[in-house]
Amino acid sequence: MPEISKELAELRETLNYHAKKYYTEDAPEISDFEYDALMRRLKELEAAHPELITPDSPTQRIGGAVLSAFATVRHEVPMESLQDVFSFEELYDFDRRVREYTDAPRYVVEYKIDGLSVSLRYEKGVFVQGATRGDGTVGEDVTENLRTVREIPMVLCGDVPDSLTVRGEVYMSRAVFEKLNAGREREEKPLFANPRNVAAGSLRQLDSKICAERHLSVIVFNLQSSDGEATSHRETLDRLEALGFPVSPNRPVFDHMEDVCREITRMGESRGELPFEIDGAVVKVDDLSLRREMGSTAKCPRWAAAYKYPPEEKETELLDIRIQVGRTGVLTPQAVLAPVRIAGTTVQAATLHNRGFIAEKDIRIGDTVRLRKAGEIIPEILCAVKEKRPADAQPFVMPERCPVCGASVRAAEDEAAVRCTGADCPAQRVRNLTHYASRQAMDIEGLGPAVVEILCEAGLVRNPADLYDLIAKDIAELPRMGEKSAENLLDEIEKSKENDLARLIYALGIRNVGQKTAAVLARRFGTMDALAAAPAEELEHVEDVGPIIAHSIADWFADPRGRKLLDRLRAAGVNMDSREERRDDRFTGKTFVLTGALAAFTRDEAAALIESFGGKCAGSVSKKTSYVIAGEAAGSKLTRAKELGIPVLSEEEFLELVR
Ligand code: 0OX
Repeated sequence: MPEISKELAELRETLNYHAKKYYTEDAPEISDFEYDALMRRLKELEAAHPELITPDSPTQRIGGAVLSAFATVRHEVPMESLQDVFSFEELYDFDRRVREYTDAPRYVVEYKIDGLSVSLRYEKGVFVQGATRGDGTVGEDVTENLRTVREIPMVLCGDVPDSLTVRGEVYMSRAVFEKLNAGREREEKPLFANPRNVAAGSLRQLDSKICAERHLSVIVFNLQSSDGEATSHRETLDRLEALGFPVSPNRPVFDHMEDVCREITRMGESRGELPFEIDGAVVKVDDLSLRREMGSTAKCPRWAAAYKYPPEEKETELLDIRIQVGRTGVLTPQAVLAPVRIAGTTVQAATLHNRGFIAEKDIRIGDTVRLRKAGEIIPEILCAVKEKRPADAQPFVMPERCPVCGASVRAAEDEAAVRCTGADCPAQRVRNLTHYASRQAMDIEGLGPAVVEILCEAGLVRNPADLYDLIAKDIAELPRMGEKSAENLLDEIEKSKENDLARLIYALGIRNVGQKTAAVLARRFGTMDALAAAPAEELEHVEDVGPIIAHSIADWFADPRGRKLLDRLRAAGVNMDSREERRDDRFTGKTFVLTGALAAFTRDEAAALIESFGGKCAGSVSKKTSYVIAGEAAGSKLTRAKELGIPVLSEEEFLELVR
């Protein structure tokens, strides 16, 4: 055992050292192959001796712990917010306030990283707890997720204090964000709006594996509490760096506001080249004793200010307006722009939302338009520069036909959107899926048109078979969904697999096949295979089915798309048999009388259930009654049953019988 403990300790140390070289310092000393081999050995040993797993083991960074909720954490030192300033003038005001305390202030200027503030607590150099900022006083315990952030040291190095809490910003680098979105685009999933949102969403995942996959980063910028004090902010940052934390590599110090402003301008100009998004620059008093003297207002320290950059605006030419047809059939005008560089990327397209937007702003093809990036990511057209309008600028006209399928388009009166009416168009998908999930069809509660639309927009479903491939994670991330609704929806979808064949036939949306015909077909053929194999001539002779319906059905089953859909539904485990076929006759010849209120069914539902097992329901108790089912507050029928000595079943006993 001691040898194993020793080997484990060595492996942990070696791997942690190389992980830091790789992830934090970008200077690997061993190959990925060697690293993986060491990691494999560590995993092997830990699997054989789980009692020897320590919190600082690199295996603990790959996630796995799934929580049901986050615990709350009270911050020992409040996590204050920053006072925002929006101009250099306001920055000089800040400087004046500082000068009330000192004649010679000295400032450190930092990037204001657009991420999420977290606190990281270490005991004897080992990471023990990480929390979100929350309201500054109480945050959430996201320790498990933070363990997956490679740049957060699990053990500190050097001169380690007994206890220490630092504050930093967790973010997703632009490179990781772009890769993530490129992957989602390939998988036709909805794109994340910006790195901050994904970082926030990732840190709030209860399953830390998801967070691990997101490859978040961190920069630490404040010592919240520790034994041993530095005298300046710069010294603190140096110390944090020596302990193994990633801190901002450039942390210039200035004695004059002019230099601070110059630096802020420079930082703003090169912000597009940074590996992370910033939403400003932070100016902090360097002298820690001066900071203590200045103290804080209700929420913010007096010794710091966050300068917010105005969003960059540019002008470019609107070359054309193209129509994009969304998955839900909505026609959206898209601006084709002369390429222009803005906030770090080249923009050549932007949405024009709908014809109302274009009309309101009087935007014409050929115009020079002003644009900026909303939330630093999505290009947004602000207006047309009317003074620069060329004589041949063309007003936009919404096409009357869908550019995808050629069908006519229709504008709903209460909607700005114009939709395609084509049968094969994406718009159709939403309608088909909504029908499939409807109460009379597969009865998937919670899958109404709004949710179907969200799922289609996200590219998660195109046809009913895709519903059975959905996973909670994908649904939970969608707008207006969450983990609970994802779970509920998946339960409902799962339940639908057990539906009777009649429901499924109706749900397929075969032209002219309504609920009643579907029920007749299910009873007559018993299985989906038998129905699919039936030629039109045979179908014609089925009760209620004439030649038109017979051909609709035969055509549907002859279409390879229909067959493929059925194959996938079958593979997913959707029932393809009629309940009539599978019926057992346990109640044949038996007559039931229902009395009182049942908890699990309405009277009609209970009667249908009895009939489906071959039994009959009667309205009054007689000698011929086989059973009386007595619900809550059963009255005279129960008394009569007792008089006649007829067996009385409680609702539970009845359920037992049908189970
Ligand atoms: C950032 C950032 C945020 C520390 C104490 C008061 C404000 N987003 O990059 N906050 C702070 O400072 C805190 N510094 C930063 N660089």
